[in-house]
Amino acid sequence: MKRREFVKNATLSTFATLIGTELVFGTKILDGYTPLALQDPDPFKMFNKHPEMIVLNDKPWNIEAQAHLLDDKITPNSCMFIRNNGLVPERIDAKSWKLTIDGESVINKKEYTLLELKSKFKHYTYQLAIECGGNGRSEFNPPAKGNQWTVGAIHCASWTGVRLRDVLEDAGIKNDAVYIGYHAIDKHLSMDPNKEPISRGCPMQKALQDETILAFKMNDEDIPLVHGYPLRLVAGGWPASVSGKWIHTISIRNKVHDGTKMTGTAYRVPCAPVAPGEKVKDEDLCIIESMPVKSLITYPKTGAIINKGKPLTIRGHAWAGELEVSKMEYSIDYGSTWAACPVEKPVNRLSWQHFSAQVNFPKAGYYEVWARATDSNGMAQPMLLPGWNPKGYLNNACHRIAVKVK
Ligand SMILES: Nc1nc2c(c(=O)[nH]1)N[C@H]1C(S)=C(S)[C@@H](COP(=O)(O)O)O[C@H]1N2
Ligand SMILES: [Mo]
Repeated sequence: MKRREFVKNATLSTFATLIGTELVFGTKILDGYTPLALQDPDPFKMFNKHPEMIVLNDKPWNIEAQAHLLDDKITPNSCMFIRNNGLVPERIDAKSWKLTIDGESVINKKEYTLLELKSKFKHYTYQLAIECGGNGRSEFNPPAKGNQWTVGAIHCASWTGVRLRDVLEDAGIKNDAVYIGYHAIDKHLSMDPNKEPISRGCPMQKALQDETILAFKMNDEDIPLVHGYPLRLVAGGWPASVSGKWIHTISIRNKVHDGTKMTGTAYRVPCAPVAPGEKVKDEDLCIIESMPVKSLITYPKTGAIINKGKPLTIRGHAWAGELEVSKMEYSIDYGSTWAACPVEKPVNRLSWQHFSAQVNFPKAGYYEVWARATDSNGMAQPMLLPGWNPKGYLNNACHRIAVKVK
């Protein structure tokens, strides 16, 4: 991203969003002058992120959390991972923003301004767990290309918007509709205007769920620019790539959406298990839908040193794609034995769930605490690694922290 361009074109409110406070006298800034606070492209400042967030890539910006940063029940913006396939938009004019509903299977192609969307349809708020399909990729062997996410490409924020279903039904859905696809304004890294960095979607059944929303607020505020301001599709429980940011069009398709990163090997895993490193033909790859069951210990931070004779309280979150987490367990002996611990019900469908446990250690020394969630179908997380796949998706292995008892 060219800083100068970005800054010149940004609106004052975008500035304010980036800096985190109002730009008093902002209207006096001369054209082309870059406020000092924005002169160094410090990603933490620029995106309002916690200094312990980890930058994996700056072209495009990809930044992940660490487990202990995700301790809040509702993830604050400062600790939400950022995943971009292209360039963060430079110019957003919410006033003139339009959402188009089109496609082979729309009855009446329609356009809505943001104001129309907000005034015409009922608003809903849901806490939605969104995990990148590639979260955990760094552990696969042979390694897969792409961002080497460890555990931090997951967040569960509170999203407010209108139901995608209400909007699609307002335009009218033909009987032959099978899929929706989104189109967004972010630019391809090559700057080629004919290329989209990403244009994904989901089957109608997912698109029409109560919790699939077109959001205009995150954690009760305007969505931060980098997370999709002014309008974002949010489809909890599915690979986060379905949750398109900066949406200008939703197409109702009469076939599986064939936009960028829907086809070939992107966001697909072998339909049947393969051996590590095996070549897999494109036709043997299936589109990832619901994400698998997973959990994260968010307290304490790995490396904690605790006093002998005192129980340790651990806590964290668990999620299971379209399903609920029905059981939570931990182990202090490398998975030989497991103890059950309480896990709360989700506040709404597709939200993550919170667990905690009092852990007793038999004597001083080094331990690892492992956490394992089981979903409502009885599927548990694998202890070390799930089946290998060529692109390194869906690593839902048990999260593990190191603890020393002194
Ligand atoms: N327009 C647009 N939407 C997008 C993307 C993108 O690059 N462009 N990345 C997707 C992917 S792969 C992920 S993991 C999530 C990341 O959302 P976040 O940056 O808000 O955490 O956004 C999804 N939506
Ligand atoms: Mo992603």
